[in-house]
Amino acid sequence: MAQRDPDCLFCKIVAGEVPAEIVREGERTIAFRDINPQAPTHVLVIPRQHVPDVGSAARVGGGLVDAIAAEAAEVAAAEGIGDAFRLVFNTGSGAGQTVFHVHAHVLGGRGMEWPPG
Ligand code: IU
Repeated sequence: MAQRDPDCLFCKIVAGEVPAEIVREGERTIAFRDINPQAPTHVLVIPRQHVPDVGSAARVGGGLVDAIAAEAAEVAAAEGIGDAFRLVFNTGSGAGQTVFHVHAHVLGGRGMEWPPG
């Protein structure tokens, strides 16, 4: 798989070129703490492969979105929030996406409101 965008910050985290507090590493994904946490637990799950957003990840196929979601659930369980967490894929700048390497935000450890802001 080709798989890296040399200008992508999260690809650099995958490569170990930019520091991150990694909480879990798998064959296809890594999970690290968000540098600007919005909840007591705020972890990002990303594929090692560079894919810009969740729709693109679905189109890549091979169960990539499943792998991200399964890893997110494992992260939540390991963080002690497996019974109550929010999983968010911001998609597009209008929805708040700022890093165009797909990532699932795993948020929990506090009450969550709906609708989100
Ligand atoms: P967004 O959904 O694209 O807005 O999320 C990007 C997240 O990446 C955001 O919550 C940032 O705080 C986070 N982040 C990070 O954890 N480490 C970094 O070096 C950078 C952004 I740049």
